[in-house]
Parts: sequence; C-alpha cells; structure tokens
Amino acid sequence: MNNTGKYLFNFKGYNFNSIADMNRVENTENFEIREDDVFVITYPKSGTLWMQQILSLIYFEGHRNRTEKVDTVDRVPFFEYSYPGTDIGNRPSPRLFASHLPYYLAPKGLKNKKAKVIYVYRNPKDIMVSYFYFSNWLTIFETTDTIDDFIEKFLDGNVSGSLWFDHIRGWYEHRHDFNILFMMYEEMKKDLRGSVLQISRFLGKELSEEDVDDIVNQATFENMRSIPQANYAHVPKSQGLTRHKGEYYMRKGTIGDWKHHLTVAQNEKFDRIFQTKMKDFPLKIIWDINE
Ligand code: PPS
Repeated sequence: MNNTGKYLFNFKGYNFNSIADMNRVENTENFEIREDDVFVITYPKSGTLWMQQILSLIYFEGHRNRTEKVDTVDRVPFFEYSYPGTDIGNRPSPRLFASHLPYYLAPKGLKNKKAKVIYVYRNPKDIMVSYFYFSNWLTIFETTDTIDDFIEKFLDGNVSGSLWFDHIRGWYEHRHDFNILFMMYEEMKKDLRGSVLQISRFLGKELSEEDVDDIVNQATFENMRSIPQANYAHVPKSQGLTRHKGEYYMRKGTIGDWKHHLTVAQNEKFDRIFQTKMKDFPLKIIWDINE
C-alpha cells in the first residue's frame, strides 16, 4: 500500500480514501462469496446510494412499507469502508454490498458468475461536478478551490476512485467474467419504473404492481431526500465529518448540471480527453436531459 498523502491511499494502482478499511481491501480478493450475494459497483458519484435504496426496497418488505426504520446504508453497506463493530462477512444472506472497487480488486469468487453485480454508470461531466461539491463538503477529502483545479485532479485520476475511464472500461471489458448488469444513471432518471423492473428481473425477484409502485415512489430523488433512512445526510453530520452546512449526497440529482459549471474551454478540454480515452467504447453516454 502506498500512502500518497493524508487523503489518498493507493493499493495496486487504485486510490482509496481514508475511511477505506485497507486491511479488508488487501484481503478482498479472497473474500468468500455466497451465491446470493449482490454487489452494487460504481465509480463515486454515479448513483450508488440510489441503487442501494432500490435494492433495499426490492429485498426488504419492512423497508418498502416503512415499518422498519433501518438505514439503507445498513441494509447495503459499503464493502471497503470501515463500520466499527461490524463484520460484513458474517451478515445474513442475501448479503447486499456497495463498492467502488475496480474489477481487478473484486473478490475472485464473483467470477463464479452466481453472485450478481450491478454496475451503475453516469456521464463523467456530471460525476465531476458532483464530486467537486462533495469533496469540498466532507473532511475525508482534500478541498479544491476551483472547478478548474478539480478537472485536473479528476482527469489525472488523483481522486478516490482513480480514473473514471479506467473504472468503467475495466468493468465493461471484463463483463464476461461476471454475472453483471449495466445500468445507466440517466436512463434510471428517465424511466425509473422500467429500470426497477429491469433490476428485479436480473435479481430474479417477482414483485407485484403495488410493490413496484412503492419502490418507484421511494426511489425518486425528492422522496429519497426527505426520507431519513434513504440518505446518508445525518451520518457525516453526526460524526463531525462535514466542513459546512448543506446537502451534498442528494445535491441536485439531474442530468446535464455540468452545463452550469464548465466553461467552453473546460468542456472542450474534457471532450478532447474523453475522445482519446473512450474511442471505440460501445456503451452510450447521455450528456443532456433532452438526448
Ligand atoms: S457516492 O458518495 O459515491 O456514494 O455518491 P453516489 O450515491 O454514487 O452519487 C451521488 C449522486 O447521485 C444522485 N442521486 C440521485 N439522482 C437521481 N435520483 C435519485 N433518487 C438519486 N439519489 C442520489 C445525488 O444527488 C448525487 O448527484 P448530484 O449530481 O451531486 O446531485
């Protein structure tokens, strides 16, 4: 492991943040996988919490009908982050996890193709803007004065999660090694109901019309923002991990917010690098709400 400062911890070429449990990360490859495990995998700021909420709603009736007040983050814990006093490996089945791991650090047992992986991806300009605000908010990240400076960090991979281009390419190019479903943030936004049905089909979960209605209703941005169990807002605040007030987990939840932040020159620079890195990459990326 290579400590690249106070904020980033590099292990095998991938940057983790300071709340990653590096002990676990170093032993992840051999983590024992169960056939009914489900992993939500994302690059940061791509819709992780959203998918965690959808999985909680699909799997737990008490979450769906709001009779049990358990946080989504406790239903679908982060695989590589520390949760004092919890042993995520010993959770009852079906175990649901969220993770930002790159494909090559994922548990080897996922390659038996029985356990499932849902990879959520989002257009990287919106990710970058979301990440800029988020990392200035939480004390576990280094602050960045201007979006111009953050673009540089993001495009150099000097952030937790390293390079977006490598993350998505890695998982996509190795998709045949896994039982994996790719979900696009923008399509979830445009058709949440259709997305929930697609996810539940992949998971082999039969849902009634009423269940689907409840899931869709509780997975909208507005409702997730207002349901305390559905978002992390209170977690960093209660642990004193925030630099200022505001809500940066559930910030805007839109497509194309980057247009309000990037100058023409910044956008052109991003596009140039995107073209080079993503040449021939087949997954469609949606940059604008009207696309
Ligand atoms: S993290 O910290 O990496 O786990 O962040 P992550 O959850 O992946 O991404 C946060 C962004 O997802 C948006 N979000 C949503 N968008 C639409 N609908 C729903 N229900 C939803 N839930 C979360 C959240 O607002 C962050 O994006 P921005 O652009 O900052 O608003």
